[in-house]
Amino acid sequence: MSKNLKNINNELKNILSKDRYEHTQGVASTAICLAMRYEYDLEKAEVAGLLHDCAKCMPDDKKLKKCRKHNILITETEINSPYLLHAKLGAFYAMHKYGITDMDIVNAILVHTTGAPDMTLLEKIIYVADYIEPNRKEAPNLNEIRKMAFVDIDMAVYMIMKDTLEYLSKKKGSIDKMTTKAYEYYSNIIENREVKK
Ligand code: DGI
Ligand code: FE
Ligand code: FE
Repeated sequence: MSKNLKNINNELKNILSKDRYEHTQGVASTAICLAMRYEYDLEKAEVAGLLHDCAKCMPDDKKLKKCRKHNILITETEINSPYLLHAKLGAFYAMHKYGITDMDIVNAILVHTTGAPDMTLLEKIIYVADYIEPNRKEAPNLNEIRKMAFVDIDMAVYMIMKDTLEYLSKKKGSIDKMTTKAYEYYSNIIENREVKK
C-alpha cells in the first residue's frame, strides 16, 4: 500500500463532511469485525472501508464532469441519479489519488452501492458494513440484518438488496441494471438453498 492508513485518514478528514467521515470510520471498523469473522485480511478490509465513499462529498454535476474527464462509463441510470457515480469515481480515486494497487480493494469500492452478482468476500464485507455500521439508524430490519451479517453473509447481502429495492420502488428511483442483476443472483442462491433443505 503506497499511502499509509494515517495519511488516508487525514486526507479523508479534509475532503469529507463530518457525518460522512464518521460513517466512513464506522464502515472501516465494522469491515474489520466482519473480516475477523470470515477470516479475511483485516487491513484490506479497513482500507476499503475507509475509502469506499471518498468521492461522495462533491456536487452531482462535478461527479458527472469528473467521470467524463476520466473516461468512466456513465449509464442511463447514473445520468438520472448521478450520486451513484461516487462508487465508480471512488474506485478511480482509490487507484489514482490514494495509490491503491490492490484490485480487491478497488473492486469493493466499485460495487459498494449497487452490489454485483457473485461478489468476492471483500465486496460482500464492504457492501454489508456500509449498511449496518453503527451510525446507520433508519433502515428497516437493521437489528436482524446486523445479527445475520455475522451468521451468514450471503443471507445478509440478500436481505439488504431486498430492502434497498423495496425502498427504491417506493421512492420511484430508477434502478441500475447492476442492482437488478445482483438481486437476481442472490435471490437465486437463497431460494435454491431453501429448496434443498
Ligand atoms: O454512500 P452511502 O450513502 O453510504 O451508501 P451507498 O453508496 O450504498 O448508497 C446508498 C443509496 O444508493 C441508497 O439510498 C440506495 C441507493 N441505490 C442503490 N442502488 C441503486 C440506488 N439508487 C438508484 N437510483 N438506483 C440503484 O440502482
Ligand atoms: Fe456509498
Ligand atoms: Fe457508505
